[in-house]
Amino acid sequence: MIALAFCNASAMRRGGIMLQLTDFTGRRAAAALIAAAGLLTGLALAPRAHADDGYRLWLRYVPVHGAWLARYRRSAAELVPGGALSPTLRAARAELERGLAGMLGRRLPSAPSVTAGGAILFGTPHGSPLIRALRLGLRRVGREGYVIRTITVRGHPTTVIAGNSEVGVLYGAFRFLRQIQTRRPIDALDIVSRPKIRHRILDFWDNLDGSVERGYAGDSIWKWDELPQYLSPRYSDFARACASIGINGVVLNNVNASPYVLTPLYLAKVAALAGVLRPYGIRVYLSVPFSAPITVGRLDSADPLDAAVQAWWRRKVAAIYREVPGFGGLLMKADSEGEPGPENYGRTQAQGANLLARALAPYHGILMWRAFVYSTNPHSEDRVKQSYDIFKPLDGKFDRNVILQVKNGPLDFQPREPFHPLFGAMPKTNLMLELEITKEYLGQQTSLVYLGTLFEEALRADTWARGRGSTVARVIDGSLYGERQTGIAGVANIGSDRNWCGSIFNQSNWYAFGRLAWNPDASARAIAAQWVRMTFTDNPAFVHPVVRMMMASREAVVDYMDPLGLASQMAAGTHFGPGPWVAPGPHLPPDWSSTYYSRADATGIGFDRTASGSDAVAQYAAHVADEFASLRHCPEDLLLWFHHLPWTYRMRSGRMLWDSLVLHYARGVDEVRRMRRTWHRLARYVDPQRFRLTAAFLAIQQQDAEWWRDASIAYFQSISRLPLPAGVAPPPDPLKAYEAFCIPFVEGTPGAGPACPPDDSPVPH
Ligand code: BDP
Repeated sequence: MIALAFCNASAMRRGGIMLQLTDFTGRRAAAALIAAAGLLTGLALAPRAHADDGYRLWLRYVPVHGAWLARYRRSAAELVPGGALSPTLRAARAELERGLAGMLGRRLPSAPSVTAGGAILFGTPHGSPLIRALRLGLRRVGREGYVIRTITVRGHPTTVIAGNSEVGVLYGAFRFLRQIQTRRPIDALDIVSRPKIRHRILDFWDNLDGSVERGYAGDSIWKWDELPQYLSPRYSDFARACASIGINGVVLNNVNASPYVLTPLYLAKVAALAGVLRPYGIRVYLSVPFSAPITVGRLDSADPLDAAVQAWWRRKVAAIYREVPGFGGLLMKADSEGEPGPENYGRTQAQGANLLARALAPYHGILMWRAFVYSTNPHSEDRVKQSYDIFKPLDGKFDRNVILQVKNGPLDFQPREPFHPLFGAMPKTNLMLELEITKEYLGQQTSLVYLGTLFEEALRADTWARGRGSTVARVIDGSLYGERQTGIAGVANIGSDRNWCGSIFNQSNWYAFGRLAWNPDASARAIAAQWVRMTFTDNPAFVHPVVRMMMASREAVVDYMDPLGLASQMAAGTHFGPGPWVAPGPHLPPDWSSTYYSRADATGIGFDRTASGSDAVAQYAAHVADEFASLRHCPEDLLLWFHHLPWTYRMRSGRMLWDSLVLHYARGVDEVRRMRRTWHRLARYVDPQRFRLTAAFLAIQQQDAEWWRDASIAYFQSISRLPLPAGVAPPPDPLKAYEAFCIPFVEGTPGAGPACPPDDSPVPH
């Protein structure tokens, strides 16, 4: 609720209207009030396009004008399915109909064969002798890829959309529509595309009670109470959106898994959802707890080497496959943050993983085993080293259908981390990348942060495992070590909010994840530009500034939250707002505190991870280790991740570290101000509903950014005892006011209240 409070202060500072702060229960109320303020102060100007609630995402299919579409506007243009209409081809046809009707303003009739110019023929060589005869070179595109080509059939110019599988055709249909949505030529098409990664999965952290862990877009979209009888139309709209960007898997439930999901009651519900998603090429997966043989199976052990436990998992997996044909597999969080695991029985992570993998193997199911394993014991080693130390010695010990799911960085989805040292270090193990699309640590739903750049940075990081160019992308797409089970997962940011993601710009992160999962070498900038064109307008006067704003947005958040390689400086529990002073305590293990990571003291700031400190650098390939360990070569944006340095240390710019740190906080706030100004200039290009929501959220973000800057500077200055660099205003409140301020409830955070006693003192500015 700080956002609302700060909005008050800032509204007063601007001489605007004053909002009364009466309700501390929801950040959503803040948004509504600020939106109202925006209206009253004249942010939303002239009438524009119709209101748009964001439900249609990037699949809006608004009318497209121009002669280049003439062929398809002709009355003879038709849709020609190549072969019998299976549910997947029916979905492809429905999408082409919907998309073309919206964009061309006319509905293309279906015809059994190509009879006129402008026909769109879609199907597989298996279903259509004509497509088979065309020899499109489909071998190149594998099971899920597609070819789109303009050819002449019986004298008529025809667009062919073909794939080896029907889902390839569906992906091709979306690609063809995107071509029009982004105003790209469609007259002489020759597009060949195939995904580089096999398993492209959204991980939902949704609980069976409808809540979402770290979810900021409302409740779960899965309505467990209504299933299996009622299938909300939202499910197929969700599936359409996923298929449009090539996502082919969904883990339905939280990694902190409830055992109930394995009971017949819930498996019937899972089966119903799987049935809706199947035509769109999406497999369902489940997160399961390691202790399920005890909790569900009534055994007295979950020991992976116990024959009764093995038999139980075999039976359970068989039951799942009976109930859910085409089931994808299981996801396991074990020995982590209180979850049980093989460690409880003195077994290795590989023994634990293989237990489930063997039950899944007969059905070609995969087991995704998370590498996010660490101990919160105060005496354990540097937290960021633990996962590597546990898993690296197990390379080669995992079954072939196990994929180790590794977070992009060794800590936990922070605004910036170096890449996880396991990438490149396990040549004999399948490794998949786990990204967080929900912005748990990046301002949650109200902040505008385009994550395409973060994902791109993670994928392009060079592990040097086999020399230069051994990027994380090449580890996970299998081109470095030749794995066949390749994968990428993103923790979903999707909920029951009408606009799916809590804000319009959060939709771009779902989109960017899917596009990078299909092609991890794609450019974040190009993806942003495409998304803007499809989501808003093609007008360059809008596209260019908005793409610039998106591209700068992640660095802005790094600047005002965790500059120069700092990490985990947020409030405990809610992970919302600054908390650099958060120190270990009786209920807070050291590595859940901020001071553990900043190591700020009178001598300086930063975590020494060189040989003189925890030596985490040694987990990287020699070239990378040398770079990170060397003050000359360590990237400055990771400096304090690897080094503890005096406050007066000279940066490459010649500035003192302290000055530089402070200027980063200030720069982050300045960037958010710039984003707001940019957005306000663009009002005339956006419908009022989406304009106002975004404007209101940017106002909240500015308050949050100022809060982060002021609280962080106040705290670190109390330690460095150095003056602020010229031009930087001191924080308006004393440190103790920031320290005392606490937000009790944040959406997506289970029961934060008790850590935050009711406080009657004034809210800091
Ligand atoms: C942390 C989240 C927590 C998750 C955990 C995980 O705060 O809610 O359960 O990651 O990835 O960042 O398991």
